[in-house]
Amino acid sequence: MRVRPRGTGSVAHCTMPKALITGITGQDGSYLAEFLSAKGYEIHGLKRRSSSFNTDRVDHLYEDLHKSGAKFFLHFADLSDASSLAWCLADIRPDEIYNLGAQSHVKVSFDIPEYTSDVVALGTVRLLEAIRRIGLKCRFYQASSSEMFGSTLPPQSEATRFHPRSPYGCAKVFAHQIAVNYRESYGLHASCGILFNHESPRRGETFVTRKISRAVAHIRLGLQDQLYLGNLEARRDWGFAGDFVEAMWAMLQQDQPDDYVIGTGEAHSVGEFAEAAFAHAGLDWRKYVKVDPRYYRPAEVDDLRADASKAHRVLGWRPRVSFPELVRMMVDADLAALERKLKGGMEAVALTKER
Ligand code: NAP
Ligand code: G4F
Repeated sequence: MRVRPRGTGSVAHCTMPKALITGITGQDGSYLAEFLSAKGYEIHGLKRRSSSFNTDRVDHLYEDLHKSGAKFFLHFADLSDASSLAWCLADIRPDEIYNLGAQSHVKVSFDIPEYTSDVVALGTVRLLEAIRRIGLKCRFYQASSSEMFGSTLPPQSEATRFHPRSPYGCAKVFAHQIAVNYRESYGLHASCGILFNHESPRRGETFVTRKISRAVAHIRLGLQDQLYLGNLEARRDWGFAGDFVEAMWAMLQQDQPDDYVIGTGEAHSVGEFAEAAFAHAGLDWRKYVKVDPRYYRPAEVDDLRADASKAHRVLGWRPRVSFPELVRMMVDADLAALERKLKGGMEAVALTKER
């Protein structure tokens, strides 16, 4: 990747640079935290109060860094709570802020549009306003989304018109535009990554790729016999989340803030993902996948495929993991996790019997 040494007007790093990540407990937050910690950053993450554990994806990092004496901190805050954000920023004074926190499920955004807009759209303004009012000299990354392109035809680039098709997509357009506005109005070093779908074994269980890889594992091990999905025709440009977080960081290392499309440039349908995932486990997907209209959306995004040539040219960023490798990685991880769980369960049964 091409990363220029920071020039005039950049954040001076005499000591370990500090990064603040909203959404650190999510898929991307966890990969980004790993990536930045390997680069020697002091990492601060915002976590929400939850009645159950919500730090599974970063617990390993916390443990490792704790032992090595590195700096990793989690703070309670919420994107719907401006004062918590302002306090954290004033206290931590990060050099780089990565705004990844979101109600990120498109279908759910039709059920809770007001909450989704509050967190995704207003949450971004709250963060930007806190930066401005505190007078923080930092660089800002906004997690924009290919969902903003909605119904415009592929391939989509930075120049493509937005036509969002969901409350989530609309809220992301607002968040994107307000980040651009703070860049133009106040000279904030704010960059937006318009990321196409990216997946991993840490993907939330209700997104379609993970729903499929988990179902394949359950069916393969005899614990499930059907998988119900919605629209099998929708096409997505699926990449690996671990590759994509590197682009986030690269954007903030440029002298000038800008917006970049990040994706693989290759699209597949949901049906093709399912076919490949089942085939990897030696199964014929047509025997197991059924369509349930309950998973249809009021408006669908039919076809997303990135034109990431600007990111290739300026950032030197390219994805490393291919589509077949991603499918295999996710299915293998879910099979291994389920096998471990079953083995653990058997051992627990054996122990119970011994007593
Ligand atoms: P994710 O796994 O759903 O993680 C979302 C994170 O946001 C979680 O840490 C979640 O906390 C946190 N969050 C939710 N509501 C919050 C609130 N009110 N205040 C503070 N934090 C809150 O999403 P992801 O896949 O990592 O995506 C990261 C970002 O990129 C999101 O903004 C998403 O919209 C955007 N994006 C994702 C993709 C993709 O394909 N993955 C593509 C384009 C853009 P909990 O863990 O407590 O739920
Ligand atoms: O996996 P999905 O839920 O992801 P979607 O809607 O593309 O959104 C993801 O990517 C966006 C980037 O474009 C992010 F901004 C967003 O935060 C999120 O990470 O659905 C993918 C496709 C859709 O067309 C959906 O209709 O799969 C189709 N699908 C078919 N059956 C299903 C299902 N989606 C889900 N979640 N569950 C199904 O059973």
